[in-house]
Amino acid sequence: MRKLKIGITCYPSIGGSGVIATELGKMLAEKGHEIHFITSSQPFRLNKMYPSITFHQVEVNSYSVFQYAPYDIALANKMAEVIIDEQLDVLHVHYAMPHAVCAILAKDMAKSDIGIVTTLHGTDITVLGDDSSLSGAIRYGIEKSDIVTAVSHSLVSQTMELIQPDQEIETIYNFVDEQEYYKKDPGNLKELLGIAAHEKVVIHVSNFRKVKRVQDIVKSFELIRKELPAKLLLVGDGPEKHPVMEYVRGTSIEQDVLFLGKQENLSELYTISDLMLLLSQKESFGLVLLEAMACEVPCIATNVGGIPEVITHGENGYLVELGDTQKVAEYGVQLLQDPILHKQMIETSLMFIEERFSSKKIVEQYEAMYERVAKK
Ligand code: GMT
Repeated sequence: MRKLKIGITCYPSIGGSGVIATELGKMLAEKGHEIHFITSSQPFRLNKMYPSITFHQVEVNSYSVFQYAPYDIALANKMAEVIIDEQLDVLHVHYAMPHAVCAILAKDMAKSDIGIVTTLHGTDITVLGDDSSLSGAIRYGIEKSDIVTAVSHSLVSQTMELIQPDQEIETIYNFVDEQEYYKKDPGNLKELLGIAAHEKVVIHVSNFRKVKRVQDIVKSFELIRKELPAKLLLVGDGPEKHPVMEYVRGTSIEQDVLFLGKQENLSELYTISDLMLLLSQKESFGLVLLEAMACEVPCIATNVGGIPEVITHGENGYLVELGDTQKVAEYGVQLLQDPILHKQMIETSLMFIEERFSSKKIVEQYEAMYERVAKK
């Protein structure tokens, strides 16, 4: 396979789409491709020197005449510069809004025949696609891209339904970085967090948006806690954190819920965990489920969006209907009290990751796709 010059744009801060874009760039670079990140700040997982990765920062200036600083135009301008200066073969943008439209504009500005690939991640369709002030631009970005991918079949269907683009959309699943996510030696982390050795650990990781239904996590944990000694780790930050803290205050589980805020070394936290909960209302994939499973933590998640493509009920985890906290607790207690079942779920989870979501397989799918659209 020939070595390509690939531009990547994503939201560089914490979030699944930024994680996938950055990990993909790192793995492509390891395979000999030249990678150019075009983002507003250094992607957070790009935390060391990689010789074949360059970071091009989008600078957005604010002038008094602007009511809003024009990030989208500055991004398109930077993309056009990098397309020309670095002779890019492919520009791969993650998250449709506004990246796909910026890429199309940049291609035109650079008078280039560069291949444009757009990957849809979830809320760019399921939330923004429902907003009439944006849906036309999302459709335009999708239709003008050379190839569009989505992270699950469910997201493909939802895009077709909501946006109705005249464009084919392919599924390329997310993957897990096996070099980062595996069961590590936790040292005395459990003790440092004030968790007794005999206590089970339940974990939830999200951006604490309404769609994540963090209250359902706490309610499920309340029921689990009635049956066995346990702690709940709530990892992440966002608008729902305060209401959830208020809910927990004064309840019998107040001492058992640990709000850890945003954390980068998630694999260490997964390593001390026995159960992962993701009870979202919308979820195109649920990358945190893969990350938890790779660290040998079985998952219970809602039967929504792309989650059933990641979890097969009763095999590598359990699926519950939205809001059914009773069922979450039932499955949770079962898993936490039955070491044989717990081990079986972990073994199946690791097998599923290897078969469907290994970084090697997924990166190869992206490479094959780049080859189809790269400048000849
Ligand atoms: O979950 C979020 O709100 C963040 C969002 C993002 O853009 O990072 O996540 C979406 O993309 C992830 C990576 O493909 C998926 O694993 C998440 O399921 C998806 N979130 C939603 O669909 C709500």
